[in-house]
Amino acid sequence: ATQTAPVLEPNHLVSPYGEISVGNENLTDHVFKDFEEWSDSPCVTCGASGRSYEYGMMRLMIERCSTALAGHLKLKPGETIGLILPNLPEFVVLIHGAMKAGLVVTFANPLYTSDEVRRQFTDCNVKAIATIEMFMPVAMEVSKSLKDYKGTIWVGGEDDKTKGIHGLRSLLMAGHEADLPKLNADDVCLIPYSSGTTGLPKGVMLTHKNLVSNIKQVQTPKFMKYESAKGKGDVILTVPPFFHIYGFNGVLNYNLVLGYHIVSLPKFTPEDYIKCLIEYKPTTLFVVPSLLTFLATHPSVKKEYLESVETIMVGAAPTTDSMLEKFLLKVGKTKDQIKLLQGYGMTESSPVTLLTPYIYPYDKIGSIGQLVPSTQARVISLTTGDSLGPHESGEILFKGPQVMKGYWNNEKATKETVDNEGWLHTGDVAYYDKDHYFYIVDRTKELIKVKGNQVSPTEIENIIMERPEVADVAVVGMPDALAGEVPKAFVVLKPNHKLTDKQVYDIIAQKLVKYKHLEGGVAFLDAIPRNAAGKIMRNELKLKRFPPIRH
Ligand code: 4UV
Repeated sequence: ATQTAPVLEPNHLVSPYGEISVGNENLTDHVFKDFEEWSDSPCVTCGASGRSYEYGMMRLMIERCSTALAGHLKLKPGETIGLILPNLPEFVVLIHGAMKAGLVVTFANPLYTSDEVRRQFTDCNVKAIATIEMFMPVAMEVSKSLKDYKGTIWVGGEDDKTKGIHGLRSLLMAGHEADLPKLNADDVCLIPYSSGTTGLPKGVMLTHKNLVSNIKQVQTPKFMKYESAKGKGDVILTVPPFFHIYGFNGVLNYNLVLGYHIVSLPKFTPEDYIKCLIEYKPTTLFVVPSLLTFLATHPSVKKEYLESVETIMVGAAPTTDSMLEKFLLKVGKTKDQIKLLQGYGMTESSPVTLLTPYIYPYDKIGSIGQLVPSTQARVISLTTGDSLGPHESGEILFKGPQVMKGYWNNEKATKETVDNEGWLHTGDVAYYDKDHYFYIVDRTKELIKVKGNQVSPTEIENIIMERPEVADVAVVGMPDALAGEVPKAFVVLKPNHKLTDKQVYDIIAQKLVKYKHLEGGVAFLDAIPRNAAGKIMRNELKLKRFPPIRH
């Protein structure tokens, strides 16, 4: 049976699942609050190398890491550490070690170019970087631009005092001492980057309270098998990166609280993923839609590899009903035999606001779920701003303890995104049905999502605009069967100037991480369609039909 939310004012919805207690815990202590109950159980395993730590060991390493960061690197509470790390067990040591020491963490996609990392790390005043050998050149390059830089932590490497490099192992072994600060739940502990509804990626200030609240909101019995399976040794296989809010809070922290065994891959390859399915027999998979497509349609994924799976969670970008059905066909189970859950989240909301309950009616299969506890929503008309009723589409707004403190150093963007009453304006178009299940139908914000990764059109546009040949440019997301969307550039050249589509493609390919490349192509126009206020009319561009692009 479904529960329908009570309504506060007309068309102002509150969660049907009540309230959570918003306490004063800090994130790390909350995440490891019961670890002694499963101290000897596996905590995080690297699915590629097999390297693994148990909960007790993980907790010890986190404590050692905290004291080393404070006592040896002399990082002070409130200072920021930047992680350039893929999904490795040591990611957990560093992020929670830093948070325990009162530091603020920012993380970057390790495949970012040094330009991309530099922009982020200088913006939030990073004082130390942690990375692995593969990304050390980027870390060293970026560190030159950082003020009062205190040192680089090399995961898997040795000390090199001349270069200010500290091997993680020697930091943990040395037994450094330091008085760790008393943490305040309202302190900012994480600054992930998100482009929000417009413009360049901005630092999203998340507090301990934001992140802990969201874990509690999702861990309501209705949403997952929470209490019943706590500490029972469930195995999670996950690919969503720990350096994105879905992978970090929605997967990693959420499952650590429950004592589950988290198996993750630093890099997705079909072979490694299948190897993990066979070897670890996961009970729960966390995926993005492109990975669901892989599982549902790839011939090398056999039904028997998925036999252990009881729950699969899809989020971070739109998926289709038909892909969900294809997945069920692949595993040969009904929706009640294998729990097929969807979640909707946003970096700015720590991230989850909507989730399908553990058990829900079959006819809600395309829904991204219901409001998690302590969360309110309104769907407002794109033209009048009025709150809309069931089955009417408009922008969805949320309010709750998981909503960010604001954008770092950017009051203007904060005011545009979280209004005076505390409503987070998402830039997503949604509707709800009579049972208060929500459906996402469109996006009004500029954001492009490539395999669940954020791509800011402004970032690409700014780089193309630097070229002397270019008079104007607009980038939009074009539909793509596997990636969901891919960026496409529309370029206006100055009179008597030349640039080929291949050249434009290469400008971006040299400067930005692969998923931001112009796989949707490049088209040349006489003018970019803009409205009276000068805003690019992106929908018009998306609908334009052009001859195929030659490369
Ligand atoms: O800021 P961000 O990159 O954040 C995310 C977070 C996603 C999730 C999803 C389920 C979880 O359980 C979880 O822990 C984290 O993606 O991008 C936010 C934008 O991505 C789109 C939408 O446009 C958001 O504003 N998006 C996210 N989830 C969905 C989605 C979804 N289920 N369906 C459609 N679009």
